[in-house]
Amino acid sequence: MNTSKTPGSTLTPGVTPVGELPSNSHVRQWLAECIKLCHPDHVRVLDGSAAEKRDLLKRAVADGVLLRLNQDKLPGCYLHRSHSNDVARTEHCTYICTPNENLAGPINNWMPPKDAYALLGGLFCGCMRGRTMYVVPFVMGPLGSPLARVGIEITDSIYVAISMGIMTRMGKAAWQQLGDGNDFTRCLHSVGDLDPARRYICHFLEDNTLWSFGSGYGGNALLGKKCLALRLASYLGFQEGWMAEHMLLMGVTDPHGEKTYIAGAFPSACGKTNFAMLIPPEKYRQAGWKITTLGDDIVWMYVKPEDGRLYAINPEAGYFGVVPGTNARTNPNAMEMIAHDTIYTNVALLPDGDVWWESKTEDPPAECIDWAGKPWVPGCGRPAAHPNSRFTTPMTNNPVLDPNVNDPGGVPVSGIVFGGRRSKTIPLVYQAFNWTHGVYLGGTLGSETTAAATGQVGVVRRDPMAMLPFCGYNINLYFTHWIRMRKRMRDCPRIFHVNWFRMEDGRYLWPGFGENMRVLEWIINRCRGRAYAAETILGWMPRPADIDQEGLDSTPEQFAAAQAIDADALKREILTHEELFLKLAGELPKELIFQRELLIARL
Ligand code: GTP
Ligand code: SPV
Ligand code: MN
Repeated sequence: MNTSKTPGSTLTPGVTPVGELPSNSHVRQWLAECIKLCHPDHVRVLDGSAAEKRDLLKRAVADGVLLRLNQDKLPGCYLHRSHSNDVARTEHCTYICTPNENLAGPINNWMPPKDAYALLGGLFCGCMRGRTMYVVPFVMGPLGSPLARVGIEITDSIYVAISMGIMTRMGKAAWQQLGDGNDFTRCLHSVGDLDPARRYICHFLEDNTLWSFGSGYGGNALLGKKCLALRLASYLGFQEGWMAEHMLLMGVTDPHGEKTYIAGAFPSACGKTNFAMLIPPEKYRQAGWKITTLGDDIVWMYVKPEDGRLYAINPEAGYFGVVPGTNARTNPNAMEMIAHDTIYTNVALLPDGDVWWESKTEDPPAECIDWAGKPWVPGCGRPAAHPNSRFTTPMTNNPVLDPNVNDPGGVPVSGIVFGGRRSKTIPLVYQAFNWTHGVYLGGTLGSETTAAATGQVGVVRRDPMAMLPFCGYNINLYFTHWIRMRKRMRDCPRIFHVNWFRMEDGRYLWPGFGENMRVLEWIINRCRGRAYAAETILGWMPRPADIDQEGLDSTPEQFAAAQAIDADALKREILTHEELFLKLAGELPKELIFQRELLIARL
């Protein structure tokens, strides 16, 4: 292999990296620059081995970064408490740095690269004094996949280093894939002093470079995830003719023994992980339905020339999932998955070293230590776990992991599902008339904001394709790219819209979770040309008889209410599309304008 054990002398005098560094001169030169800038006391190059992981965990515990949980109940599990100002993505601190502002487009924050390098260069200067710099090589995507990309993250957070080991194919495999090449994403990260006023997540599209300062939180700090696999990758996909999307990826085996792959874009904390791991109701399992997971957050999709179909891979190797709401009733697969070798962030700690969060059990514990480390008792007026508390777990923990998850070529996608969190107006399920109409449905997707990002929770905002915070370039070009992808395909996925979250009198009209299988059955059958649909204003919809409701707790009236279309409410909804369209000021692809006109004409 292309490594040498005596790299130290070529780097900054005084710091000899521990671990094996490849002879790759691009890597060495960049690392030397980062050492010179950040002045770490120690440098450690990670190899991704099991022994290394054990050692990192030991150190993190010794440093108080991780707390060892009850190993009888939760073998290999640890708790991390983050700073109370650093618990979610900070979209207002996230920048696209391109020479031309127009490439960042109307919905991204923009900074000229020169200014960003100067500003962040000042912050990074000497920021790792007294600290260890971890050099974390990683691959996004199945090894050997033509889509797979190499990144190297330099970080002063041991929590980030360990998490990257779970979330990516981390270690020697990355050096192997990179060889002597220069095609890797340069990811520089420091937690700094966690001052929110000096927090920046910068994406240098032209330089294949990410600089993140001042946060240790997942989406801000695990730079392979949202920063590389979505923001940078979406721009690469635009240039190279493929797609990077905020989507889950699942396999659905039906009673015929046929397998159909579905991708789904729901905004942050709107149900991707849960849908991707769905356990069908008993009756469906008996009949032979089975769900397997490929991914829960990000897919990369390309058109295979051989058959002209859209194929998808999951670039990640782990799940960074929402904890609250997860329990033995809603997601038993996830409960099994996070019972070992998992890092919990910002959940509550029980006296016996177990963990707890809201809704984990019906009755709260008599006492615990809350996510911030303070004593907690029921009724004290604070949540025990942070609403955006998370688990970090390797995908191999998933009891229903799809056997094709490491297939370098990916799996063919037959359906794309868009979904938002909408307590009003939006029906349970409908299907787009065609691809362009589907792009309109995705493009105007609305959802109530959640705790996954800082800011107000529960307000409806437009979140095109669930990519509002993750589209790394001009959203108008992104829409155009979606529309043009159709021309590359001989046969295209069917597109659907779902809403599990419609409410009446403060209660969900649809039971959700495993029962979503009933909607999924219709979706699969539509993709395979086996189910009926009625034409409506919004698109194709199942009649009540087209969705199996036998054994459902909810009533036919509730189903009707979940599917109801109220023309007046829809008119108001269409007016709110305006809010988005005005921001896109004149550059919106004409296809979307025509779709809007057609929708209005149908009303
Ligand atoms: P990110 O990791 O932020 O991208 O989130 P996600 O889209 O993967 O969402 P996730 O599956 O983690 O669900 C977020 C929250 O919604 C959790 O509290 C779930 O329990 C809840 N949830 C998921 N699916 C359903 C559903 O079908 N019905 C209801 N009522 N709640 C759901
Ligand atoms: C999201 O917010 O969509 C997440 C969590 O998946 S994070 O990785 O922090 O962005
Ligand atoms: Mn997400």
